[in-house]
Amino acid sequence: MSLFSKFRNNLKKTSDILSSNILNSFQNKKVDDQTMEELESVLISADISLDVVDKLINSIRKIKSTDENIKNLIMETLAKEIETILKPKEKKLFEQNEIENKILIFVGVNGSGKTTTIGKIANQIGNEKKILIAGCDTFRAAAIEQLQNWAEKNKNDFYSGNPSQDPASVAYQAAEKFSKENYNYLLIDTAGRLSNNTNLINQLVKLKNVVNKMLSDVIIETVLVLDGTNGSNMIKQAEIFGKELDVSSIIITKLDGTAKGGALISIANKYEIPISYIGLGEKVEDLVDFNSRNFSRSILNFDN
Ligand SMILES: Nc1nc2c(ncn2[C@@H]2O[C@H](COP(=O)(O)OP(=O)(O)O)[C@@H](O)[C@H]2O)c(=O)[nH]1
Ligand SMILES: [Mg+2]
Repeated sequence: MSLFSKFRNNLKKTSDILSSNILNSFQNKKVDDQTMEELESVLISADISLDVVDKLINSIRKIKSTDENIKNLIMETLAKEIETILKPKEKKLFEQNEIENKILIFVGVNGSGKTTTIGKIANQIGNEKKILIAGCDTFRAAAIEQLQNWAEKNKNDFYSGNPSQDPASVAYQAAEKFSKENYNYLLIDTAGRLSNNTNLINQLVKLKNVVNKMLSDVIIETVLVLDGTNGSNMIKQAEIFGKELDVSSIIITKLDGTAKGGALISIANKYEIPISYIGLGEKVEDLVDFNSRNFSRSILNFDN
């Protein structure tokens, strides 16, 4: 299956709603106030934020045509406009021929897909690189086990401390092992729930500082994993995590399971932070590089 087909098939929940409703808005084949109102509510229903909707509507208003081809023109204009918003946010988390070693710290609320995403990314990095996976979600034994299963499947080394050991101290020990034993990548899984958000963020800041202090010359990426089924609520999480943790990359998971995929555009429009991957399913191959062209065309079911 081509990558475009994968985007197309797995973003179907969003595109089913968007494409047919957009086309329905243009039954009378005219760009007038009524169709613009209808279009606006269709775009909002896919969790595209108002500022982005305004941008899109403004670009559609410029279309003068009333001919048969207008529906195609509308889709093409929307696809281009969305691609323009998304394009600057494309950024890979690692390159296949990268020579620098890297530490990736994955953060995000419980259930957002951190552990699964780490397994998928380790698989993509591949066995030519030496990868250490560290389980710092020490509050739940099941979380450690889930991560360890991924590590075993991928044949990656795995490090976890003792049950309920302080997460920052596990990260410290893992960073030490990473450095001494010359690993290329250290992937750190973290907890997503504590008694409250402030405690969680403080703990993550501590974990990051400890690693940073020990290995100040190694690149550290903080990767925020967001659950795409949360739609526009992702913005709140991006705010909470982004502010204190200097997030360098966003991954949006579960876009196969939601009709609110438009929220990705809202995030891209609002934040400078790049988007490295999107999750399109539970299987190991279902994490794909974020691609603005594939995404914009797939959610509109448009591929001319
Ligand atoms: N459909 C779908 N499910 C996903 C995706 N990513 C993760 N999941 C599922 O979401 C659930 C929570 O994932 P997990 O990695 O445990 O989240 P964590 O609490 O952040 O570590 C699991 O059942 C995963 O299989 C995705 O892209 N699509
Ligand atoms: Mg987890």
